[in-house]
Amino acid sequence: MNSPSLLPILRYPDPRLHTVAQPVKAVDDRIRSLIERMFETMYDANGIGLAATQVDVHERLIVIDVSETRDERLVLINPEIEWASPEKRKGEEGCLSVPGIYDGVERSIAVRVRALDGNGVERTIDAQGMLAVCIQHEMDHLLGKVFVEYLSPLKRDRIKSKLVKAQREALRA
Ligand code: GNR
Ligand code: NI
Repeated sequence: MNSPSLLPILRYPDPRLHTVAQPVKAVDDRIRSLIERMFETMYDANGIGLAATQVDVHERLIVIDVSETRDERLVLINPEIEWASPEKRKGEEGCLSVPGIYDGVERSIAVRVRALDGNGVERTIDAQGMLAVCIQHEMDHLLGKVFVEYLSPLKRDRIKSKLVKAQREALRA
């Protein structure tokens, strides 16, 4: 049911989604608790990733689980792209902040990322496939970028109107 520790997810076109996140200063109890609540929120929403930006916390923190079994947690704190393959591929993306909208985005097919894990230990992750896509999508969130910004202005405006209308109707219901 509705767990009290679920965090509300900001929805496009909320301007707070365009906030640039600041580095996490210390992996302390506050961050560990936030990580738990972000995983709970992500699993509840059936997402494969969630950036702190989406829950209105503007610090460089991402949670990911791209496994079928929903039991392979990955935490990226202060992530930096060390390398991105020049080879790109266009794939269908969705976003918990842009519900019901799916469209193609070009991403590097592989990335190497350096980040702290949930224990504050530095790790290097070599990703490809869905994980590589997800990491790039989440790192964009930390820079205040939502995937619809890769689409044409026409598509973006249509998506914006559709979501504004849906949220208006949800409020009236
Ligand atoms: O759950 C999600 N699925 C997804 C599918 C294709 C490309 C990226 C994603 S990430 C998204 C969750 C989300 O919005 N993370 O920010
Ligand atoms: Ni997203």
